[in-house]
Order: sequence, then structure tokens, then C-alpha cells
Amino acid sequence: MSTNPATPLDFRPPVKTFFTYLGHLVGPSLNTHMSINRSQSRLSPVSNLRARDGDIRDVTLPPAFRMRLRRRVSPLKLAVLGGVLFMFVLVVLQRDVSGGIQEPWFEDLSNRKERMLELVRGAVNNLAFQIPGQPGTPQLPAGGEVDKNCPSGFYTQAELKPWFERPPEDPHSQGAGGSAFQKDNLTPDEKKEKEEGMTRHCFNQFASDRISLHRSLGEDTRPPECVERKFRRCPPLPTTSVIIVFHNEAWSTLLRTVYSVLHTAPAILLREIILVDDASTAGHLHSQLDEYVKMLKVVKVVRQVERKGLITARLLGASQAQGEILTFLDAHCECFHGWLEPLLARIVEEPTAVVSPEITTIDLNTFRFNKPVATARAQNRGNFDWSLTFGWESIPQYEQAKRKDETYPVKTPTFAGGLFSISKAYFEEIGTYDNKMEIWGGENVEMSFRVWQCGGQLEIIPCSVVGHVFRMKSPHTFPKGTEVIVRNQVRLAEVWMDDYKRIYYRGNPNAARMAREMNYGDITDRLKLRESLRCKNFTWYLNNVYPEAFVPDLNPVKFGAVKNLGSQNCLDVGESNNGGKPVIMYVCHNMGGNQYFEYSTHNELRHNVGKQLCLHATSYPEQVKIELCRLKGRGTSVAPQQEWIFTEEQLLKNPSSGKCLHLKNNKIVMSPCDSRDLYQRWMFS
Ligand SMILES: [Mn+2]
Repeated sequence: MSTNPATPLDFRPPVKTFFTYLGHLVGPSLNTHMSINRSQSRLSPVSNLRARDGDIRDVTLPPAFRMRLRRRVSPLKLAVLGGVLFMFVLVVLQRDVSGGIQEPWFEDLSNRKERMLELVRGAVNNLAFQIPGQPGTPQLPAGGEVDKNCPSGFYTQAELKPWFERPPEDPHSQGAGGSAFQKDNLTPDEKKEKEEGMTRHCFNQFASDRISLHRSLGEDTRPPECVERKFRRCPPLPTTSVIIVFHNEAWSTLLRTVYSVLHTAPAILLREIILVDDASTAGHLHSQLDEYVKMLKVVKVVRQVERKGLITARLLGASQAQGEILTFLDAHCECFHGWLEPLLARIVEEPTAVVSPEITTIDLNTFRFNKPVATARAQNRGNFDWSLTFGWESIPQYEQAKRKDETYPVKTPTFAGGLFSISKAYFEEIGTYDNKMEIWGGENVEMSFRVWQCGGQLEIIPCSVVGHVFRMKSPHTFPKGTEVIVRNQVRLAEVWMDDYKRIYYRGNPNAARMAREMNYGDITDRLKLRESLRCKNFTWYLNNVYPEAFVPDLNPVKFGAVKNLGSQNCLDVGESNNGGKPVIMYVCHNMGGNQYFEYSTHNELRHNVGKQLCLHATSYPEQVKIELCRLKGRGTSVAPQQEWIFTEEQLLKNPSSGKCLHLKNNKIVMSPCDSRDLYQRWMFS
């Protein structure tokens, strides 16, 4: 009842309150000239400019650079005309190859032809606005070379077309436009099917199975600056491999994720989709899946024979990836309009940025896609608490003020780690994942600390919106139990947190024991990595990346369980007491968790395993309760009700009321102090 073991939760939905911690075809040959040279983009005028003034837009080229682009225009036209001929040949070839094939994707092939023609048209049209004041009448400048790697102007819509058009949608069909699945009066058979799906996946598979794999998400409702944003051709947007790990995923959610990428990601940027099977046992995920994805051309399946978890599965996917950027998605996602380009564009500007989309919810019961609101600003960023659990919190005001509009990234101390893009080269440079971590859990916090401490940055890109089915619990087993999460956390604490790891250990005796017994595997390689990358220490991280964090005393006056000498039981915050509920008494279990308190240098009795909660004095006969601590760092002070003096007689006295903590009739109340009453005497054990 009163310990608080880590639960194998799927990562949870963002909650809009502070410190809530719920929870958790290869494109046309154009690809070749889109390839990005990393050192070039690192030194690009765009990123130089950004480094100076913090402007992250890509429309702020210095004038000198703009001039240089203009002089190169006309030879480019020649190149484009050459391209027109080349593509014409391609189109003709395509017709020969695809003629007569009557497969479901036949339609897509014919779309492809149309798309190529549009590409050509787009490229020609695009010439016009590269020559200021001379629409449609390009001049021949003297000299100058065509830089094929760096054409000027912006990508046209035609160029950024996805590989697959969505088939036409009946607006009244289930789930159309991202709407909710609705069906009343289920037959007994349907009820049974729904319940079984729920048990299997912890989401409504029954609904998902009845929604089109190709459903649209309706109009683009992002803020106008996101909708209208254009992307420069130079430096080009890099290609990406989308890596999706799954374990016994439902067919409909997995395939809807795949199609969602194919229907939204520009074909010239989507190198491939790699599905990584983490040893699924479900029958539909083997030969049936292999056969199905063959017709999708850019999709391939790689398999981990033994269940090793998310971390090794992602590493397997990454090792096979051919794109310049790795984009990790979960297996039950849907991508909103224009989600990919802003992620890739940000990495072009800042190659060490690790970027996450704004993650919105797909309802686990109805599969309604919670669409972005054009007038809303990004609200959440990631944090962590001292149990090393990831959570969401509001973006601080001063950070929000730096963002002129929604195209600006949100710096985030940690990330959820489920959906993100990273340059493949940087992923390798920064040490991929800790491959000795097992299954799942803690790897996102590890990567967060590592990226920041070693010179990178973690950002949320609000113009990039991806939906995810957030579940209340994971349907999957942990083959070795949830102990692996603790082990993963100990590994990350040992490698990245310096002395601050002690704060984590104090609240988790299990982890402390594992650390003491060095029972967490070899971390030599990770320590070497930290050394070779010259990473900064955890103090630097706290001061510079997350100054809002409340840092508990490194050396509290006392800590452990608070035992009543009369009853020999311990103070306990009870189940899910997030503040506001009375504190209870319970048999001392010495497991930390709900019985963990520390007596701070500010004379508070803090239960700070997750949230910062304090023992809070009340007026008799109201029971003494747990409340959020008023002292939260910078500019705050201890509430009078949260101050306790540990007297020599072992009384816990609240100086503002002059009363003492008293176990009376099995309730904890404030009473006039009496050191002869054992039920008023307390000790740390
Ligand atoms: Mn998930």
C-alpha cells in the first residue's frame, strides 16, 4: 500500500499544470542533390546568424549572402531545363514500368507521374521570384557558377509532396478528419471484441480497427506562422529515416502510423521507414506484415529475435538507417500537416539540436485526434523529479518571452523520448544510447542529461505536431520485472549526476542498495564517453538548463522514516497523495517511498520523492496534512505551517502555532506540547 514502486507506464500525456508528473520510396532522383554536408550546414550563414542573435527563422539571411544567390540564378535555369528533360525521360520510363499493374498502390504510381510533372512545373515557376523585380524574365548575368547543391529560393508545395496521396475520404465515415469513433448498442460479439482489444493493448483496438488507415486529420489548424512557413532550398532539408519500434502492436494502429508518415512526409525527404520488431509474438506481425509492406516500397521490417526492449531495438533501426536524420516515432501515432519539415529545418540550423514535435493526444477510447489550436501557444516542456521520473511543466515566462511566434523552438530540460529527430551523425557522436540499459525506462532522462551536458540542446518544435495514443498503463510485460527501470536509473545517476545522485538514492533505498553493491553493470564506457566529449557537470546543467528545479539538500539534517515512539508506526503520505490529503500512520517498512521524509536545513519535513510535498500543520481538530512546499527556490520562503522544530525531547513543534505533532486516536493532529506523551515523540529511523 505504501511503497511506491516504479510502474511500467507508457509515457504519459502532457498535463497543463506545473510539475504534474502523470506517469509517460526513395524519392525521385532529386534526393542526391538534397544531400546535406554536415560541416557546411554547421558553418552556414544561417546558423552563424542564429548564434549571434538567437533568431531561429531561416528567412534571415544576411544581405551579402542574398546577393551571392542572385548572381547564380541564370545558370541554374539551364540546370533546371536539363532536369526537365531528364525527368521527362524518367516519366516515360515510369509509364513503361508501371503499366498494367492493378495493385492497390497503382493509383499512387500514377500520382507519382503527376507529381514529377508538378515538380518540374514548380521548379520552373520558382525561378520567377528569385529575380527581384523581374518576374518571369530572368536576366543573364555575367559569369558565376551554378551551385547544384545549393539552389536558391524556397521549396514549392509540389516539391514537398508526400509519396502517397490520401484516398478520398467520406466525411461521415468513422474517425474521418480525426474525429471520434462512435458506436452505441454493441452486439454481444462486438462487446467481447472491444474488451479483448482493450485488454491486449490498453487502448480501444475495436475503434481503431474500424477507422480508415488513411484517415485525414482535417484542415491544418496550426498557428498561421506555422502553416505559412516556407523552407529554404539552401542549405537543403536533409533526408530522414523514420524508425518505428513495435512489440505486439495492433495491426491498425501500426499501419495507420506508417500511412500517416507516407501521407505527410515529403517524398524527397523520406528516405525510408524502418519498422523494428522487438520480438513480437502476435501472428499478424510476421509474414503478413512482411508481405504487406513490400507494396509500400519505402517501408522495411527488421527484427530483434529476442525481446530486448526499446533501446536496443532503436539502435538496431538506427544502424540500418540510410537517411541523414533519424526520426523516431512510436507505433501508434498520427502525424499532422507539415510535421516533418520544421524538425529537419531546425537540425539544419543547429546540427546538435535534438528536436521533438509537439505531442498531442489521440484518445485511447475514441481515437479522436486532438487538433492544434491556431491561436494557442506552446505550453509544456519536459522536466524530471528526484525519483528521476520524466514529467511536463509549464514553460517559464522568461523562456516564453524569447519566442516571437510559434516557429521558435522551446528549450526543454528533458524530453519524453518517444518521438524525436536527431542527425544520425550527431546521434553517433553523442553516444547513441546506453546499450547496457535494458527494455525501457530512464533512457529518455539519460539522453536528456547527456545531450545538454555534452554541448547539444533539446527542443520542442511547436509547429511540428504528432498525435500519440497515450495509455494509462503499458500492456506489455517486463521480462525481467520492473527492477530494470531502477537499474537503468542507477546507471544514469552514476554517469551523469555527480553528487546529486544521492538525492535520488535517499528516496529510493532499492536504488541505493543497487548502487552500493555496484549491481548495475559496467559503466566504464559511458564514463569514458563523458570524458571524451568533455561534458559539463550536473551542477552546470541545473544552473543553466533547469534553474527552476528545486534541488533538495545534498545533506539534509535527517532523513528516512518518521517513527512515532508511542505506536511504533511511521508517518505515511498514503496512496496518491499529491498534496491536500491528511498524513496517515502505517507499519514502518523501511522502503522509503510514501514513508520517506527529510528534515531540511530550512526546518521543513519534506516528502520529496516525486513532487515537493511538505508536512503542513493545521488547527485542531483538523488532521495534519501534506501540501505542496511553499519553498520552491528563488524568491520563495517557508510557509509558517511547514516549519518544524525537532526538539531535544523528540517533539516536532510548529513554532508559529506553538503546537506539537500528536498521534491521537489514530489521527495526526496538533496538540499542546507534552514531552511526557510518547505519542508526541518522533524519531527518524
Ligand atoms: Mn506509446
